[in-house]
Amino acid sequence: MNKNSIYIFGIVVVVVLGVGGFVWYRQYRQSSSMEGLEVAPTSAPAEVSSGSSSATTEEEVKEFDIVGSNFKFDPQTITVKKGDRVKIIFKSVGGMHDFVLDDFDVSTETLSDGEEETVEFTADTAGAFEYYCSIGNHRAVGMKGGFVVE
Ligand SMILES: [Cu+2]
Repeated sequence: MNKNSIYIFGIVVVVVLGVGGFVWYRQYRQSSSMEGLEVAPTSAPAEVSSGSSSATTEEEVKEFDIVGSNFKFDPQTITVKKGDRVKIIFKSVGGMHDFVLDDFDVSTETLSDGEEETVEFTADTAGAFEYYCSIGNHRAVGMKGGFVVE
């Protein structure tokens, strides 16, 4: 009887100490994380995403895959915003072609079937311009497209 109540008292003491210690430990961890871990991983992803969205307002690189074939470009029109950095990956399919955009001093080498070349420039002038293929009579037979800077 007496022995039994001592035994129960012991269990209560252990449980109280255990729970109390656990609660204290959690509060200690929370307070220390509030003070010292402001730059903890939880806030890092938010900074990364806000960083990338501010980067897009600084300079946006617009990338276009343009395929030149006999005798057209695909797509036939591309549109960007003034100030955009423009990256064009031009690929020739089914013949010898190039990509020329005089107004921005852009041109690729003459590419044969399957070859591709990337050109990059800044669309610093607004307006509607024309890109074309300078090989033979390709431009005259319709191998041209519209480059629009808004
Ligand atoms: Cu061509």
